Amino acid sequence: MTSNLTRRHILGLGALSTAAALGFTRIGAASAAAVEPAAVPYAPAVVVGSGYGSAVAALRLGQAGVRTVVLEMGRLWDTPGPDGKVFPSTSAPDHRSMWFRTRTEAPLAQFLWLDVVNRDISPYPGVLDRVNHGAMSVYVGRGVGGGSLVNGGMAPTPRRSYFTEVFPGVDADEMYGTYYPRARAMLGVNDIDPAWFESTEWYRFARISRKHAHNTGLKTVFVPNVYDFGHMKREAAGTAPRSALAGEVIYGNNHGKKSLDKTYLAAAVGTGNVTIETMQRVVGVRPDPAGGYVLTVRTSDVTGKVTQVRELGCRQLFLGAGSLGTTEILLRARETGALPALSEQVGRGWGPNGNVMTARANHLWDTVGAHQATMPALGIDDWDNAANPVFAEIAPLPMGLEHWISMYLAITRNPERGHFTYDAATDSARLNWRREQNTPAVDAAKNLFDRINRRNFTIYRYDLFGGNRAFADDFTYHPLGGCVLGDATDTYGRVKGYQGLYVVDGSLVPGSLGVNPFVTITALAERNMERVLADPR
Ligand code: FAE
Repeated sequence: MTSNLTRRHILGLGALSTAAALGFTRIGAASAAAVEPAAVPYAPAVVVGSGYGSAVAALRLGQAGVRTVVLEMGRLWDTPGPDGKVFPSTSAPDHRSMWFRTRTEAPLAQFLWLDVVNRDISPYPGVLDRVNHGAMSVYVGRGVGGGSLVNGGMAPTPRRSYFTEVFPGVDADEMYGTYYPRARAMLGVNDIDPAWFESTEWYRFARISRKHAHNTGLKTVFVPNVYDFGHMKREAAGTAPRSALAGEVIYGNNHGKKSLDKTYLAAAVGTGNVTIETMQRVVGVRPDPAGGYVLTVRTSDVTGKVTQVRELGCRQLFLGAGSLGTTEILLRARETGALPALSEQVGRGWGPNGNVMTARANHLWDTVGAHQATMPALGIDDWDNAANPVFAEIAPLPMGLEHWISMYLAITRNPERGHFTYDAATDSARLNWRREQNTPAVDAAKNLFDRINRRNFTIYRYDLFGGNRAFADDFTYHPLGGCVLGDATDTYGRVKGYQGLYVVDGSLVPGSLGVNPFVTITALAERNMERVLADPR
């Protein structure tokens, strides 16, 4: 099994890395590409998107011998730009950084209240998107690999008691015994060497935050990651090219990160049955009277110009366009009458995983270091605090200078949920989320960090998030829900009201997980795909 998978990985990687990445790209086994016409009119299975859920679906379909086309609206990130790198640097972002923007929209808007973080850029299908929905903005990855291209790689497994609360209809024994271990192994999850963590200057920022947490009587935990910590050590030693130690993360990592294009998707392409097409946006789905579905697909070039609108038929349709993308596709189909039997639950049960960012100012003697690794490795785990559960990742702020700032992304248990409505004028799904709905999340984060500040005689930073705020609650990295498991779908992601139609991504998760979500999204997709392949319905 292992050697087989390794061979497939290598085959897949070859296919991915030799494909041209600009404009329209088809990535697949040579045999499949050679016999197919340029526009595929029909595929047995289509997977929409290429993030975590999609990558699992593509691999397992490919291994089952099902010819599968993956349609991804972003590009393949494998071709170096003029600077010799695939991804731009975080300190000098260019057109590659963001999805069709004229200026970057980084989560940290300011430093010392100054607008020194964002840069003017030219519009391009860049790797990070910020989808603005009024009171809530959602960061997502664009390209082959989805969020895996831009995320912090943190790969925790939620505590079982909370998982059971979130997913009462899912067998936790199976998840924790089979699917979580399978997902972690496939994703390349690894742990930091504790001795190195204690000694390296690159995690001094985390050790300072840990000291303040421990002073307050709080527990900290190491958080596993899909960034190769062995590579990171070699970066520090000067024997490997720097990425996490060169400030790279939200606009992509040029080295070290096991993003999906290097794991699941490479293996999927390596089966010889899976083809990935880039710059393909699925905008419509309707039933095929002869069975299956017909998709409307828009091909764009790198200027954003639509170069082709085509139809593509399939027998089975797997939606993995992420919480926003999948929900929009299904909501549009229901509201325009294309798929009228979809459940009223489509568009409901959305949440930002209680995300809140905050930052504290340290005393002069508590230096956090000019050198900071971009991959978080430690979290404050106060989830057992029944009155005020918070899991706060200790986030780096790599600015190349000493700034005495401790940063955090707090994940809280916010019971508020949003919903999507279809806006016919713009033909898009709009998120209904009011700013007040963040209050439980901000209160929980404030409760925790007030305690830390009181105990350590420190204060909040107000200069980083715009508007003189200590808490950034207007954006999320963790959009969850919209097509919740057991509500809009059955308990395996099979969409209610239709056959051969499946949701495989983060839209299945009902708004909250208590930890960073991609391992769970992957494990759930593994579970659901195993069942769907055995019993497609
Ligand atoms: P996702 O990965 O979002 O993939 C969806 C894909 O579908 C994307 O490639 C889209 O371009 C594509 N798409 C969308 N609409 C269409 C369409 N109509 N037609 C064709 N393609 C389409 O979905 N999570 C963690 O667990 N740990 C972390 O450390 C972490 N850090 C993060 C940091 C940042 C900056 C961001 C943005 C996210 C972070 N996340 C993290 C969240 C994580 O990346 C996210 O939960 C998963 O990527 C969601 O996986 P999905 O399969 O749902």
